[in-house]
Amino acid sequence: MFRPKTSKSGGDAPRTEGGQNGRFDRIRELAPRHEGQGLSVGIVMSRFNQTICEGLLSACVDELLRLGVAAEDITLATVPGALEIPLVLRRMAESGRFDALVALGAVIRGETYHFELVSNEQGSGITRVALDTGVPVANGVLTTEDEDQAIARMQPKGQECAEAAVEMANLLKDLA
Ligand code: INI
Repeated sequence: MFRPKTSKSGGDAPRTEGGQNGRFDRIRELAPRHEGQGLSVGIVMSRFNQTICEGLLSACVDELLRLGVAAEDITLATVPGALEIPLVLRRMAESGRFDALVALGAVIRGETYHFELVSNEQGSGITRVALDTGVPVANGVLTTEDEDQAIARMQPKGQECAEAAVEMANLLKDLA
């Protein structure tokens, strides 16, 4: 269902660009909604580079709870490495039990080609799950040069994924 803009910034008024008689006066914008109440969220976390992954998880769950997702509505599955994430995401998506999914992992550049392979394959696999199933997936698999970079990014990335998951779940409901 299309609704007028209702975000804190937008109020109920249709969006206006360029003043009273702007060319976008009559469009309706689907405002981003970050209310997590009633949403069911599945998380798939890799255990490779586990300290980083646990940091991602902690930030993500904290933010989901802050947005109103109930702890009982969050399901966590862990897998050995980032390459295993897409299959479990797909199974969760196909179960019909989740409004949104989150993938968490860390691929840290080593000396070998494996970095490129794992980075590229997990990325396209995760994207494919969302497109094939219609269930939104927030990709929180960090791909970094070194561990320090991963440590610096884990908190903001976990939080960003929670917000993206809730926003996308609400947007798809609004478009249903
Ligand atoms: N998995 C990761 O999640 N991160 C990595 O950095 C990584 N490296 O560097 O190899 C990694 N490899 C394991 C891979 O994801 C699979 O678990 C493994 O190939 C078994 O399928």
